[in-house]
Amino acid sequence: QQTPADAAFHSTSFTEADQPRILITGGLGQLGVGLANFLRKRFGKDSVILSDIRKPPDHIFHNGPFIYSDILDSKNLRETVVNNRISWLFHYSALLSAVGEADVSLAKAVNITGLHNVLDVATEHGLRLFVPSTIGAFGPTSPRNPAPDLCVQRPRTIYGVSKVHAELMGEYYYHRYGLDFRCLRYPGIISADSQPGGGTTDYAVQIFHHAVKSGRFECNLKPSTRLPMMYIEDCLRATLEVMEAPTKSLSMRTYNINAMSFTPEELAQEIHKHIPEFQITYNVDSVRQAIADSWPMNFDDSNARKDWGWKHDFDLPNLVTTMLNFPGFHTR
Ligand code: AKB
Repeated sequence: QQTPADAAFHSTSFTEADQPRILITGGLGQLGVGLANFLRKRFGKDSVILSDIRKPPDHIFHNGPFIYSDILDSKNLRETVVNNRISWLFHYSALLSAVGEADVSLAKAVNITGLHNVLDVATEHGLRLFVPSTIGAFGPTSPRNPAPDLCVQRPRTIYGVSKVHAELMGEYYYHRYGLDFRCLRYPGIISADSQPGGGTTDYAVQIFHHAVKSGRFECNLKPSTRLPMMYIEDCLRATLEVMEAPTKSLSMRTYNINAMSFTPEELAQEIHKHIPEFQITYNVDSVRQAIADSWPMNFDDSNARKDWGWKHDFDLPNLVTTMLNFPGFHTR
């Protein structure tokens, strides 16, 4: 016979089992804080733990649980997962494309060895694991306009190589050990209140800050360099949607997602509509340009749209209006 206490216990444990306990690694990069805020609105503040090896600024520390966690230390990672009863892990630690070329050995450690630790811990403890991949996982021999989900992937950056490795290892662990691995290939992500660190698409974030502060921007890519891009709100929503998608709806484990595709010249023209005196000049960085020239100009995300209903909200005009009107972005 079930007593009221038993019933209360079972109803509590049912709710808890339903509710993921979430860990975000690399939490102080461009996307971690935004993702934590987004997931906390959905699952509650204390269900989402942000982690990094750096000390967080006060406002992030006071916004919800934050812990030190080093993905290169698998014992530390395991303790974090066990002690906090983690069930979903979002693995954001990575060196991006341009900084990766500047420090290949650190990129190998973080992007490859770190991933191995994460895969093992996630498998041991039955976690659902999200790992972001990127347009950078394609290379000069891939179809570039558009790049489909399945095609030749021979990237020429350590970042791209490590992301192809992550896609393949995650899918291998899924087939071999049943790890619930889910992966999206992100375009360049544009956000107002966080800065990217060392990528090739960074210009598309910096341009807004310079446009409102000084009315000028020196771009490190050629005016005609076309790359797929997405506003952060779409990116975070896509990430949660693929994590919540019923297993049976996923015909694969790594999906392209896209929203828009533009060149620096087209972005500048759109900003110009809001800030008529805005001027862009070009001073091409050869490393970043070579990387961008090897990446897709357009991304085919039809499988994500078909399988789990992906749909972007932000196109180029909406992106520019939203960025320039973001609280804290002061017009001159
Ligand atoms: C980079 O530019 O390296 C990243 C990316 C597109 O993955 N923003």
